[in-house]
Amino acid sequence: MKTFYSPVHMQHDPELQFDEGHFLPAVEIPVRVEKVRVALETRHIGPILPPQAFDDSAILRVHDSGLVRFLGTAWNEWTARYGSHAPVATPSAVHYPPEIYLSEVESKLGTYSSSADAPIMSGTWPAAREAVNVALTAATAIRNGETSAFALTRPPGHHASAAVFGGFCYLNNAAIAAQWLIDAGIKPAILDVDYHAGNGTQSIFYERDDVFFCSLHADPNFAYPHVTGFADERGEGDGEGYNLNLPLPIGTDWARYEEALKFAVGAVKHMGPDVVIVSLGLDTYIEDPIAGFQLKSADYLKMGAKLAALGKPVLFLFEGGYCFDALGELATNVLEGFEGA
Ligand code: OKP
Ligand code: ZN
Repeated sequence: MKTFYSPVHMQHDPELQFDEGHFLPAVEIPVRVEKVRVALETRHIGPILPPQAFDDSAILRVHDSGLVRFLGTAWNEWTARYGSHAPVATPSAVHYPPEIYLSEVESKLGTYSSSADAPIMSGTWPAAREAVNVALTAATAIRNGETSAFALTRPPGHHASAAVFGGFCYLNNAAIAAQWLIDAGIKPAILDVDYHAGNGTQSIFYERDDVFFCSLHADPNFAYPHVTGFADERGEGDGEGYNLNLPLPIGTDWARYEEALKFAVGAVKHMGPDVVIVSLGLDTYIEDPIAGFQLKSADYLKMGAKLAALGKPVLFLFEGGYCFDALGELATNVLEGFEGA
């Protein structure tokens, strides 16, 4: 299986991330993807290839142009106000009412962000923008006949909606790849196996019948993004029946997960996509520091094999996963399990 990767992701290297009222050491950091890259090489999963450059048009098919423009200029706007030694621009946890006007850049941070955990620094836009190139290059490989490909993207994307970034995510790599495939005449479905509900992806396709979105994740009553990802969210208008959430209890282990995954695979197959984009979060792992499922390393081999039962070309696209020392093994297990099935 071909992997697509670019070192530009390393330019987004936050030290701190705001979580539950505190600034904590950041977990969405470069080592995540570097651990996976090294494991792919060590276990000879296949070639690791650089992305091609794509223009912004595929991004603007999914995202609000104001958000895209702001992400591209936010760091300059921030340093123009606070100086080049200013700390990263972090969206406030407080969304100020309009009468409390701090500055243009702070107002836009409030407008375009959903949570305070997605800091913007000098390398954030280059990294997020390059992740789209990685995702679209992998989508191109699938369009050209590959039966699988791995987009080793970072930062992740599935919490980013059309006009709002947050949850460590800036641009929605999976949604942009899905839209690009549609525009190439290929029908995608998206299966999101990250521990957290893919609320951004869900919202982008919620009223549409051209992308079936299915997400397995922790019960939002107890896990981020808290307000969405419930089982009764099934799509609206044309999109009714094209959104399937399978929330699972905290503590879910492989036995329980496997049942839900089997159901999800059946549901995706039933929709008859040409290609399945798997939003591959590895934070379902038992030792993940910010999550609460109990999957073990060998379970990811089984996960890969189950995904092969889709019987369709699969574009794996990296999302979350924060147990740095395990990520290489977990990712390669999924891909080996898929290829060996
Ligand atoms: C990204 B991905 C705010 C908590 C923020 C964000 C978790 C984002 C996970 N109180 N936590 O889906 O792995
Ligand atoms: Zn996650």
